[in-house]
Amino acid sequence: MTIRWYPGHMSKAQEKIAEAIRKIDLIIEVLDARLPFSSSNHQLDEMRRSKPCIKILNKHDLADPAITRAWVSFYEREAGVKALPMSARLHGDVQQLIKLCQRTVPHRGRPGWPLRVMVFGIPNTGKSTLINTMAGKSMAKVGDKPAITTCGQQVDLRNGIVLSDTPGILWPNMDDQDVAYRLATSGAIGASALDYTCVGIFAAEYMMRRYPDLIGERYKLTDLPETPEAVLEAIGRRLGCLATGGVVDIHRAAEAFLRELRAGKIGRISFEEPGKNVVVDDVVASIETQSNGATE
Ligand SMILES: Nc1nc2c(ncn2[C@@H]2O[C@H](COP(=O)(O)OP(=O)(O)O)[C@@H](O)[C@H]2O)c(=O)[nH]1
Ligand SMILES: [Mg+2]
Repeated sequence: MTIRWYPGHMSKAQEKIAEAIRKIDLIIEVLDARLPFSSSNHQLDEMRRSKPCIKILNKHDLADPAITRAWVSFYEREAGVKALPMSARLHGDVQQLIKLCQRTVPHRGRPGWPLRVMVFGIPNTGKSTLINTMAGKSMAKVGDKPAITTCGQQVDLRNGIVLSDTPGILWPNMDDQDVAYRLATSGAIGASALDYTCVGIFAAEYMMRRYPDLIGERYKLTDLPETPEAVLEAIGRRLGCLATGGVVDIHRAAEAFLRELRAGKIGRISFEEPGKNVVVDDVVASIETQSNGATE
């Protein structure tokens, strides 16, 4: 399905984002490298029009490196878009990002002509972490709950760049159930939104299909059970999530398994690949139709 956006139908939040975009030279969109599609907001792509955009694939340290490379190629096919895998916690990675910002908008960044940059993204992708590392000090609260974008201050980074100290908080697209489950698996949306056990079963099923060896290795399971419920139960047993009578407490098992998965304990895992995802295929098809059937 193609999301259509018309100025007349803009919500207050969209209006604020569009206004913020008008005042800057470059958009940094923070995506979660493990799920770049599900952690993006497709309306931002429509609102940005021709404004240059760097999509950072953050939490690269947790994602499958080969799949992240595929995402970089996928995004860089779009005009005006650059993609950079990185970790917002690492100073060296952020320096690379700063250089890319300067290269992307070379006509700005002189005295009187600062390169005005703002960070956008859905909750929990690492926007506050990125702003703090870029600014070299603690400007934004890390790990905070989604909040409304306020009129931010500009921080002079003293390298030609001025950065808005407040990120543009975007909303995830939760219409698609798969997207919602992937976001929940990554920790982007709270446990209250979806049943923890269901999320654990979803994650177990995905891991069985895509990364069976990692699961086998981490939990010393030579033969993986056949159903995701049984896999989660076996994991729960390994992690000592037992109720009275020695039966596995499946809710606690799901919690413990998701905690390990999110912390990267099982390995570097990606939850979606470009082109191999029905939803992504639809988006690609709609992009191609919009550009008058032009094919790559
Ligand atoms: N592993 C890893 N975790 C990160 C990275 N960047 C941010 N985080 C963590 O992700 C969580 C959300 O980060 P935060 O900056 O508050 O996200 P925001 O909601 O987009 O502002 C925090 O626990 C961060 O420590 C990264 O590059 N790698
Ligand atoms: Mg934040």
